[in-house]
Amino acid sequence: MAYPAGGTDNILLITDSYKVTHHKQYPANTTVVCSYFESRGGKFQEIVFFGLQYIIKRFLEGTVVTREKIEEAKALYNEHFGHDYFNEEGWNYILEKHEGKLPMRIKAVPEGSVVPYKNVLFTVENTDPKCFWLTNYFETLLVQVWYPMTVATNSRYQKEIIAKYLDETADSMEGLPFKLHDFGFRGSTSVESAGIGGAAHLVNFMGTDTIAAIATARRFYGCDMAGFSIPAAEHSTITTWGKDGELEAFRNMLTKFPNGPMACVSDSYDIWNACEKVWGEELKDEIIERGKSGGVLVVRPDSGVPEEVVVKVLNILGNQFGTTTNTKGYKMLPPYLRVIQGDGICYESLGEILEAMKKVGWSSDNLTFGSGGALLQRLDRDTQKCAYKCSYAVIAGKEVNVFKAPITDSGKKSKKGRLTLEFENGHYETKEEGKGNPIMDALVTVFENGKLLKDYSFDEVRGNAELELVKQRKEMSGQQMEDV
Ligand code: AOY
Repeated sequence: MAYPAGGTDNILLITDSYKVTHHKQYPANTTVVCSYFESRGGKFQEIVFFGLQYIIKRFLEGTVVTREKIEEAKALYNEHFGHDYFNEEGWNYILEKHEGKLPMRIKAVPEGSVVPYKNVLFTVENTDPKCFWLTNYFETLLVQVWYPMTVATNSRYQKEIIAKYLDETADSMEGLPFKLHDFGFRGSTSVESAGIGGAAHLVNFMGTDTIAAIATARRFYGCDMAGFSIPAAEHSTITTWGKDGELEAFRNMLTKFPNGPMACVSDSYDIWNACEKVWGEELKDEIIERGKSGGVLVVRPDSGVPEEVVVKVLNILGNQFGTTTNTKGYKMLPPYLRVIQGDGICYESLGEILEAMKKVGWSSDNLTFGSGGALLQRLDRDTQKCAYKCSYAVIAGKEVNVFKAPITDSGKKSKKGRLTLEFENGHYETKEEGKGNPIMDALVTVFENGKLLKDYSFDEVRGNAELELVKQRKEMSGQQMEDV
């Protein structure tokens, strides 16, 4: 091997090539560079800020510059460029003067905060005038927060839709945290990404099959158990019994998992026959019997047009097992029987399914969603137009407001000067050019000179991101409890 191991754990190598050459490009006597991160717009108007703490703990905290890392980076960059552009002097200075800790400050809005797009979400500045070049060296790494932030945002907008339908058609909101289950591990680009994206989904929900997310929430947000699951079949465990063996495969599921909820994929051959004849006739008594000890069978269709298949499955199961009418006037399957739809679920399809159910009188409480590719992977940095830009500098002792404003795209204008994020009478506003009142700033110093200054718990993050509707309904039921 040409270089010692360590590659992606060497902070000197976690940047874009061109940034290695930028220390030579700033004006002479630059002593401060301040940059900020924002969503410049995009699909969703309100952003859930999440994931910076992961990046800080994983890559920035503590002694991250060592003699060995400098040597490794120097050799790599000299070969990569064929020239000596590497800022060896700058890194040696951090090693010697700052004991390998980054002389940098990050101020960020608390994790889980819900902030309208086009506002500053965090700012970065150097704390040693000799290290002005450091601020934007870390753009590459810090902008990767786009991913957990965008997953958490998209997941929360799906929660909004589900909450609205539960409020209209269900007896209670109680089931909401388990209504969108993460099926996305296999569709993620890496184990690390699945962990990060899966944890971002768990900011809003409690159901996951992405075990990597549990480890990430545990290690970086101190959450002992962030997500839960239940036994469930996949096609292989059903189809290995043969086409004529589906009934026995289903019966085996009922007997091997006699208690609690259990999900069974039922579209291996004929979902209609499976619901009407197999579950609805041959295994009906066993399902009812299992229900007496708390067993819940969750039938999973997995193909076809989702809003058509879900309604038809509910109708067949309703005919076979009977239904009750809840307090909102919508139909419920018996408590031992539910449906999960995990195929084709995304922000757009979820509402159509719930609307189709509502139209024919089915409560949304009968259904859980599973989502994979669209939950963790069908997102990119442009979904919320995430960007990191310099807004302020001190050059030869002079403060300058720094900005870009390309005539070819007014959407790419950047903010100017010292930035604060003010929260006043229920809404956020970014103040530019140092016009804000620092006392009112919602941005909290989370990192300074190698130290993590604020450690958010997953419960805090979840609390910050909670839906208004959920908070209102909780308040209402609390009030009713007091009245009793
Ligand atoms: N899991 C609820 C529990 C999980 C899954 C995971 C890809 C589950 C299925 C289910 O009920 O059906 C990865 C596809 C499905």
